[in-house]
Amino acid sequence: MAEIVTIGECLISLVASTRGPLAEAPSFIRTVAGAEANVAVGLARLGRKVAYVGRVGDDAFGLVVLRRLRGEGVDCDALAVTPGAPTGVMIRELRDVGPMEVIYHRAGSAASRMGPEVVDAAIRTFSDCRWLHVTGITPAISASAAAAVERAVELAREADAVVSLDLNIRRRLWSESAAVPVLRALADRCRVVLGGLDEVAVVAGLAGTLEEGADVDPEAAADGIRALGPGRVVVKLGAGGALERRAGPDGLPVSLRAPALPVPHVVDPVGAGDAFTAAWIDRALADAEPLEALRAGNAAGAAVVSTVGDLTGLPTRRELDALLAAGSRPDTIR
Ligand code: KDG
Repeated sequence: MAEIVTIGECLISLVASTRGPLAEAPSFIRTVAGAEANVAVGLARLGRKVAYVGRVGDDAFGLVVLRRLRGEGVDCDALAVTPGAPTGVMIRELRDVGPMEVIYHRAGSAASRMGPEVVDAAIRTFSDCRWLHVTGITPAISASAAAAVERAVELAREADAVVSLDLNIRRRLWSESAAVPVLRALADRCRVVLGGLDEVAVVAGLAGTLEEGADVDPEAAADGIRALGPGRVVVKLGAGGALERRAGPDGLPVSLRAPALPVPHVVDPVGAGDAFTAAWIDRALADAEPLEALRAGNAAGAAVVSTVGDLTGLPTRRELDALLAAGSRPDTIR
């Protein structure tokens, strides 16, 4: 039985094979992605039993997704094929600097058509799990997918599982003003919230846009989320490492901060946040010290930004341990 469950849209991600603007990309590498699937694979590589709930289309890309997730050891019993609906696709550029341009082909996708029934069909999976991880992406793809996430949270809470939410605001799917009330209501029912500083600040109500949010004090932003209910808030700060804000023994808020693992050359930053989340959840499930969890998350993120694609660099347990022991020195031969 899976100890961790996640629900979302697993997509085919076509990543430009050369750097530069999307309009100039001559060819693409076919990869598998989707924030929740990235977390599921990250956890499976660390040896965790993890189940993925969702829908793929009855097409070749759906087959690719199923083969990839199964091959990684993710329990796909609740990842069903929907006849007559396509598997979602995203196409993105590869860039060293600046925001990355993305084209989504996911309107009407199999996953966007899922509703609470997918969760009810997997009820045993939920009642046996210790942890449910959701993100802000799935509620953005359709009203029925948002209802599926709601139902998953409800069942996980009934089973007394920890619910974690990665805010993952995607402005190609919805605006900040549409996202904030939904994510605040979701955060209210989670024990853990993770996000980039810009996202945490926006959802906390300390900034109106993600750009403004990037300049907010991380502790103030995290406290804004803690005020909604979650006991642990993790702010991912990229090259600045990561910070956790939680209540100390006397009930007053305390901060723990771990520096990032230096990465000499960032090859592809997409998926680093999910890698962080997977390694962090793995350590949290093991009741590790909060600093150890942050360090593991940072190291997993560093491993992913050093390779192209969301899944490629996700470390195994042995790789993560080696990375933590050796740092990011590329001159170590094992
Ligand atoms: O966090 C990485 C994800 O953003 C990527 O895999 C695709 O889920 C995705 C999305 O909707 O952007």
